[in-house]
Amino acid sequence: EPDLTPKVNQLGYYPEAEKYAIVPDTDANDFVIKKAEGGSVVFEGELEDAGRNIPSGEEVKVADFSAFTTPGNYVVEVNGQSSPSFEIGEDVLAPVTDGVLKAYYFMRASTPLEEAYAGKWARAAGHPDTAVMVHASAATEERPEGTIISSPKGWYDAGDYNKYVVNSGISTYTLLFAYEQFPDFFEAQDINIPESDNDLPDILDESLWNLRWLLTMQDPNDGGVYHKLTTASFEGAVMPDEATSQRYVVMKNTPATLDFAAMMAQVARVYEPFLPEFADSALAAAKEAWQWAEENPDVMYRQWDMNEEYEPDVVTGAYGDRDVSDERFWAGAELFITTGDTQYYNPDGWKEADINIPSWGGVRALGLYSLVHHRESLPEISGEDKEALVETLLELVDERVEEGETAPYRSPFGYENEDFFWGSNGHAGNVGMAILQAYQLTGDEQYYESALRVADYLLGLNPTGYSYITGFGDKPVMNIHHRPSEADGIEDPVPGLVSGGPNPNNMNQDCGEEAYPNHYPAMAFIDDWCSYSTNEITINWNAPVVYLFSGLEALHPR
Ligand code: 9MR
Repeated sequence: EPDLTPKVNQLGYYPEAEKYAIVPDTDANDFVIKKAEGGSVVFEGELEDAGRNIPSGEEVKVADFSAFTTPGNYVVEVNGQSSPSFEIGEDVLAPVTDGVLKAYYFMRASTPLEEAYAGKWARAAGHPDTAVMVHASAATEERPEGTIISSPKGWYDAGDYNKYVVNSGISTYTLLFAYEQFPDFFEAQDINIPESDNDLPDILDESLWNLRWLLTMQDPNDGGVYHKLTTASFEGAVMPDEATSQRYVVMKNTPATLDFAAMMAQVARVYEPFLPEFADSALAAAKEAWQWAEENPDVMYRQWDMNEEYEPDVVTGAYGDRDVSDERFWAGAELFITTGDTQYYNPDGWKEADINIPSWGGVRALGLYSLVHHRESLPEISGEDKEALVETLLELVDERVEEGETAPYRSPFGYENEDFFWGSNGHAGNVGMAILQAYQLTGDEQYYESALRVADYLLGLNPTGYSYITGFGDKPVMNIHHRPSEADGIEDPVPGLVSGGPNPNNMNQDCGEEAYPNHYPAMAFIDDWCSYSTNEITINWNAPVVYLFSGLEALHPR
């Protein structure tokens, strides 16, 4: 049975923005907009044929109601069938923008969540991480196997309770980069966390929770950085305080160490005005990490190889990489920007290599972003190269933005099958993040509108019709793969979390292939706890969405 419910951005639309609803597989030729309460018709329009959306197999029609700008609460109706409700207004994105950042507070390890901040999701502290064991793979003379170290705080990575350096790198960077680009927005934001009343913007306070942990992941004896802090295997679906298996730090390696160096170099410049001593120690840590990576240029984390050699076997998230050249370029770029020292800077890293939308294992674009953002204060870069840097960033998105104009969903994300893999919604966020930078660089409003389409996608204007952000929208995901949300006995999941999204590649491994009703890439999703390959949440998928929503808000002409 095809679902003919019109799809909308369930939070809503800015009054002056382009506004679309999507209706799949319908014979109807027109649509109406009605008041959500009372049902009076306020706008009528004709549906446009938009063709077949390949990743979902739908024949799509578009309801364009951009011309309708009156603030209020509405539904779109086609053939008597109503969409979820939505709002037209200047403030439609404000609550979710706060919500996706507040989500990090809910991910904190080693602290109770107080009712004053967490509401009904208050919980006991879990994972003090004051007695973490050095795993055999990480043993040194100074810290032999079984050495106990203290490594508290940090955010849980995802639906599981482990803390992974590689994934923390891109996540924390992305939040801090949002701050670097939109400082005034974050100065004004209050997300009600325990530190909200101090002098730091909340985004910097929240990130500090993770950074204090990350600094303990560096071996003080040599500067190398442990890959992760983890149990040997995943814990069950219990609350944090009941997940008490022994935790380990495992194998130092080059990608984790360079991700750490990159992030700490950025941290040094971001926190300098607020916490100068902390900033200095972050920079020292970054340099020591860089040095370790110079001496150990090619130590890769291969979990299965590691398990051949050391016990106990570690079978939690691998975050293994095969190519460390992008991490090296990124770390060098951040160190160069912060110190001005050209020994760190390798222009071939952006001139000679392919640059893609970033991901945890592909971070070259992050170095590009930082260089572009800071280019005017880098006299070592020639004027010609500055222009080429900007061009390189625009090339990351231009084709998508162009295609998105006429794509069936009118969106730069999700019109090709290649957009759908593990964490597709994080990828969507990263696409939006890149596009919003193109807007800042050019002032061309086509980019701003294009980035808005990505927000539309995440908030319900997508083939499954779910709002992929917990707690937001008429039809949000409810059964995310997230241990506290599963175990707390509260119907509503912890709010503000971005579900991983459709992923056609792993359907045979979690809930069973038959559980997935639809195998089209953009539909390969189930809102079920068992579906860790489509409905888990992680810090690296929330981060670009924080950037996207915060940037849309900060740059929104009111
Ligand atoms: O985001 C990761 C994805 O790119 C990988 O394909 C997948 C399988 O290795 O793992 C994802 O990361 C998971 C991590 O390993 C453990 N915590 C949960 C993460 C999200 O599912």
